[in-house]
Amino acid sequence: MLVSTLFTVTLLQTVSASIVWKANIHIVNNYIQPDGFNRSYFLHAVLAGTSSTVGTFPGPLIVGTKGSTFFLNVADHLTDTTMLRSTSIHWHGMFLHGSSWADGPVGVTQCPISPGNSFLYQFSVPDQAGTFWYHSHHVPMQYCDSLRGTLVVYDPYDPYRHLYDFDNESTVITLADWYHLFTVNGATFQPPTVLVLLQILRMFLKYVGIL
Ligand SMILES: [Cu+2]
Repeated sequence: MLVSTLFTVTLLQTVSASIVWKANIHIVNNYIQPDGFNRSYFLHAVLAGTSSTVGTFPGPLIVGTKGSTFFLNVADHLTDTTMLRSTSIHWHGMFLHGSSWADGPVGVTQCPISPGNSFLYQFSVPDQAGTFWYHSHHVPMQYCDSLRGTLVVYDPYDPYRHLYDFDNESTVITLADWYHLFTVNGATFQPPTVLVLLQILRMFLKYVGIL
């Protein structure tokens, strides 16, 4: 089944506007064709954006400065009832000293954000600089269905700054898998035949990620 899975590795340059360390991030459903292939007319992507109706893949670039405290309010506007509508965001690589509650993993540090609600992630970055990323940390499906983006922390005392002519949103390149099919547990799969569950039977279902 997995052998027949179609997917592409897509080079995506961030063209969406960047947002700074204090912002609202809206999570929305929309149809996208990042590689020109309309994977399905009924299969939404899960996107981050700067408005309550439009999102992008990758999500908006988030920019801050070493020493900043980030205030990122994530608002859930997900509408597709055939998909998971709750969400959360994990700030990948951030140490989150003293603010592990804002780390994002559902079931570990927080409950999911429910549709129509928001969650304010607040964390300081006193001692890190570089290129990081953020992604859904609810279940892997949203991550693979495009809820991910880049987070850049600039060092105001970067000793190599004089070597760059440009260092802005146009120089961020994201390499990502983009799946043409449903995602389950981090890997794509063909929509299965209908699974009939009987109350008297116990089933050991095994989903295997092969990324
Ligand atoms: Cu991560």
